[in-house]
Amino acid sequence: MIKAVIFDLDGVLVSTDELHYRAWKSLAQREGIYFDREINNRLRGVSRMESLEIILERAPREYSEDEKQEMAAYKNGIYAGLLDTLTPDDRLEGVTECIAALRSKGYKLAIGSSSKNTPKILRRTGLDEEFDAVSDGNNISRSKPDPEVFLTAAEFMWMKPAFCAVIEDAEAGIEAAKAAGMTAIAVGDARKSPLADHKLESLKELAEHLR
Ligand code: B16
Ligand code: MG
Repeated sequence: MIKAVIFDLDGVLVSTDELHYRAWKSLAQREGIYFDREINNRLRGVSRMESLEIILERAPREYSEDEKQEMAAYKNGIYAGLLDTLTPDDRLEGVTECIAALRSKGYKLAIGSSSKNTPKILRRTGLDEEFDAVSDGNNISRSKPDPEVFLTAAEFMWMKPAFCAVIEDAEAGIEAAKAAGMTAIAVGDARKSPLADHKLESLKELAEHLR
């Protein structure tokens, strides 16, 4: 029985996945490294430094630790600037309706995101008052597919993992949800995952189902 829903943020509630793509693309162009949307899909749900390592697989040379820190900071500077343009209109389709419907049915709601920019994204999109708990890149030490971010979200809600469903757009996130002992609902790119318990086109489909 599901009593709580944990939402991934980037690519599930807000279209920040496109902004990550643009910021990484700028860095890749600066460094002359090949980067495309397929590589970008591998960065979904993965921490900033691990994302950089994936991009550097195509680099023609080795980078020092200091250079890597500078590159991650450069990317985040561009990304943070793009986040300043976010408004409540950047919530993905069906998000507002889903949250309202789940709330009225008595579900606890949480965020489970790898992003350290989560507080800013929630504020800019007006979602900062909508959740009972927020577990994000600022309170975890291991990134998805490790289950830490979701187990912490469940703990923050005083909820057993078996009562939680996770909605994710990343294959790494679906793997993390299953490792946490939760129900895994895939949207978008995560529908490729054979581990998903349910697959949805987007939250719009869930909103229609909850009506
Ligand atoms: P930041 P999610 C993840 O968010 C993104 O999908 C991933 O591409 C990004 O690298 C990660 O957050 C860290 O983000 O650089 O803002 O700390 O999908 O887990 O909500
Ligand atoms: Mg995501």
